[in-house]
Amino acid sequence: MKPHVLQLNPILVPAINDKLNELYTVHRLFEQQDKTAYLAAHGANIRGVITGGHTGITNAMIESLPALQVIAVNGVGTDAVDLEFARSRNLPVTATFGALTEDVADLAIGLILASCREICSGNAFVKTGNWQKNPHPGAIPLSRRFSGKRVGIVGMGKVGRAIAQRAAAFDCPISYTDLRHIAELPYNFVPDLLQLARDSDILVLAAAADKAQGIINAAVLDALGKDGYLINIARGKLVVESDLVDALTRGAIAGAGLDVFVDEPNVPEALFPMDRVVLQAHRASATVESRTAMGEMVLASLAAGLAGQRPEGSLTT
Ligand code: 8YV
Repeated sequence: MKPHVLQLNPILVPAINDKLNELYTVHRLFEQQDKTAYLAAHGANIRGVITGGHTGITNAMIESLPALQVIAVNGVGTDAVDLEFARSRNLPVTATFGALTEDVADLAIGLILASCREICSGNAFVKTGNWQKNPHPGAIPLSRRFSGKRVGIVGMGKVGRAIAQRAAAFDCPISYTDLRHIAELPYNFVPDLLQLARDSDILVLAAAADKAQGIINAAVLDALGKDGYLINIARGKLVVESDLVDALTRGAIAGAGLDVFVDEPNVPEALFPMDRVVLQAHRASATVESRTAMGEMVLASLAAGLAGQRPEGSLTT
């Protein structure tokens, strides 16, 4: 009999779904109308869970799955899983570290360019026929240069480093903050976030959100200043979203490129008309390449966990 696995988020790569269906009885909770009733009916059989980085799993759901042997996070953020709780139950939790680094860093650079150069409003200007109606070059305002701007990175893990490498190719001086100075990196370590914001034209959030909720507040945004841009490809909850909306509204910062939000898919509507604000629907890892590599890591974690082995890279066991 195939082991039963509970899947909390869709996987968008057909080959990964085919493999999951071949190896397991997959319970796709996101397809169920009455999730509570479904879990009550099937929870006792579930031996593996697949979830997304921002979805995670609640302790209550873990408790409702008495046969659970492994939680495979199809993402790198584990802030929505209580790792201490999982550890106390000797439950392996894995993430897909390394599989999505390049794509997340690429999108960060894309958001920097799109917000500084106002690519999306330029695109709309052409496609809506407004250029023809108003061909005067002054019909759209001048934008801002990216090359050479001072980039500050919050969180110098794999993704932060990949962003730094790319920004350095644009001749940007790089500074960063993290829990510690990382001696092997050729960038300027600034322990204080406010100071980093003061020293940056573009502040990029690439930190894990486990212990950093709300670190980007009005004071940090004021320090970034009226010509500064905020880029977030990490987690919405790193930012006090009302402070960000307020800073953009009063011109305390110039613009923002945001892939993540506090309460997805709900995004503050005040951001919609702002030309220097570029928004994405949590898409940084959403490429065929990343999602295939992530899916393969999930498959490997399930296989090991269900065989009673420690999955490679388990964060808890
Ligand atoms: C994904 C993410 O959107 O890696 C993460 O932590 O949030 C994203 O890459 C998500 O996990 C896809 O399931």
